Amino acid sequence: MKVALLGLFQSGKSTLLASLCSKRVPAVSTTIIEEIVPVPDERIDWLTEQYKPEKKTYATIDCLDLPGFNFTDEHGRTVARRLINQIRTVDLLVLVVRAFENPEIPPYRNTVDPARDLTELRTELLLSDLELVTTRIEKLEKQILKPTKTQPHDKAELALHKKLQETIEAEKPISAAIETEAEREMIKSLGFLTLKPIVVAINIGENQIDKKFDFPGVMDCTAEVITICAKLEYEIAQLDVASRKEFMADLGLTELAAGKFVKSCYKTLGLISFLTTGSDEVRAWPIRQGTVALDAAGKVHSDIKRGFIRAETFAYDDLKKFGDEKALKAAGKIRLEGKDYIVKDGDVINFRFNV
Ligand SMILES: Nc1nc2c(ncn2[C@@H]2O[C@H](COP(=O)(O)OP(=O)(O)OP(=O)(O)O)[C@@H](O)[C@H]2O)c(=O)[nH]1
Ligand SMILES: [Mg+2]
Repeated sequence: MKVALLGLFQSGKSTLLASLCSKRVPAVSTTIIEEIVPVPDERIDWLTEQYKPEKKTYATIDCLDLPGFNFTDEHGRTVARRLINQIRTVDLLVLVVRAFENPEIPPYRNTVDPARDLTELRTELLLSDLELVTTRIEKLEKQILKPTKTQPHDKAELALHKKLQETIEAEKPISAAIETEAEREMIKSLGFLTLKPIVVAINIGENQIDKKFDFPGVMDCTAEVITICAKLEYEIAQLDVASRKEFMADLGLTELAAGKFVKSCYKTLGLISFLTTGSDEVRAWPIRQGTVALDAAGKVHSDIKRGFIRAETFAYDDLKKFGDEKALKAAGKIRLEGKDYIVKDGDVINFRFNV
């Protein structure tokens, strides 16, 4: 599962990513950088205290950090367009928008204006999808003239693309036009950007923590808007655990915004975690919502899937309530699930298998 962080230049994308994976912020980069970001999970922390494993492993998501866009000149637009075409296979877009004031960092078009920046980004995504639709229409219009086996399918696809073209010309995202699973399937491989889920991250200054941002009419209501102070989050992420706790307590924080942000991306991607425990490792495994036990077993190891017998399962919340596995067993809270069982978020699973 891949997430792309994109935005105008110097909006704080790299600082945000650095705070998510406790890395140093790279100097300005001209290429896309990929980092693996752990998904904070208090369940893993609690299970680690209980089972004292040799290691603990959080679920992760892959994040791409794009060089900042600059639409103020032709060269900038060309570079941005090339970059945008490289992220057509990602699963989620995060638009990072600057709201912080910082006299040392000259703002885009000389003013800090998150609503304008968001409008420019959105327009660019729409334009790049329009280009893709138009090319596809030209190709299909030629193709349907040939009496091939695919002709009926090509005609249906052409009609769909004409509908998409109208939608984008009315400045609406492609997601607004897709009505059925069959339509979605038909255009899946093209990687339309405005079909992807979008999270808007407003990068606020240290003095704007309580400020609310609202963008009526700019983004469709399905996009989640979160505010985060990337610089502050980055500084906190650099501290050792003890100072971090103290610092957060002083600010009255129980959780970092960066952690909440990653969790919300994870959820938007349709991911949940099942958990495994043992003396060697306590681990969270990312799976899509709706995954059955047999496929979950395959995530851990292909042998476990091949020799699957049963999934010995209990809920993390029950374990916390009852204290330990012995008490859970006595209370009849440990279940033996078959291969078609739909795994739930927070299931602690021990796969029984035989190869
Ligand atoms: N005051 C303040 N400065 C910030 C904040 N976030 C980022 N900055 C500063 O803005 C500058 C740009 O931050 P980056 O994270 O490099 O921005 P970027 O979007 O990755 O930049 P490009 O990749 O060049 O487009 C850095 O000097 C940051 O320290 C913030 O919340 N407050
Ligand atoms: Mg950067």
